[in-house]
Amino acid sequence: MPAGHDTPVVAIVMGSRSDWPTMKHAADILSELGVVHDCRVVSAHRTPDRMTDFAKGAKDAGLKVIIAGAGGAAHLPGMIASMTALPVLGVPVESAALNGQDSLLSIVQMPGGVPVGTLAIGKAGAKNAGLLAASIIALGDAGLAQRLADWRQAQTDSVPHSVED
Ligand code: RP5
Repeated sequence: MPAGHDTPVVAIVMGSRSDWPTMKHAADILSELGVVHDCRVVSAHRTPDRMTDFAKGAKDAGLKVIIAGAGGAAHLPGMIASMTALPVLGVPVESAALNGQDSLLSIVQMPGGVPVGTLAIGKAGAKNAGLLAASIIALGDAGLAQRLADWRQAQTDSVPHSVED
């Protein structure tokens, strides 16, 4: 199917529905910036065929960036990166047992040759994954580049000079 105006250019995938409270922060920033995206649950361990179909079909589906979040034995971002040359941004979800340090190390320690751009654990990582995905898409979209610049300026303007402001 040829890519159209409303075709998602960013996919947010996560290993479990339980990752959504974290990954929602990536979706929120993309919505705010007007980046067409979709969100889906794809588990490296529980739905390996779904993961493979998604990763191998991502480019032909019109996607340009993939944000993948997972927790614990967080193999999803790396496995997706092994099956597509699209940029993959990995978000370590904060786990109950090890506070997301397991997720972080699972995602960040990729072998040379199969890159995953790994963000911080949790909400900040998801938000920054959304911003980074928008920055990548903005390289070829002047309107988005302006919206992103405006967003960054508004953030700067919102920082008070003193604790009494
Ligand atoms: C991972 O296992 C998911 O990404 C999630 O962070 C974690 C726990 O999943 P649930 O047991 O909550 O479904 O695959």
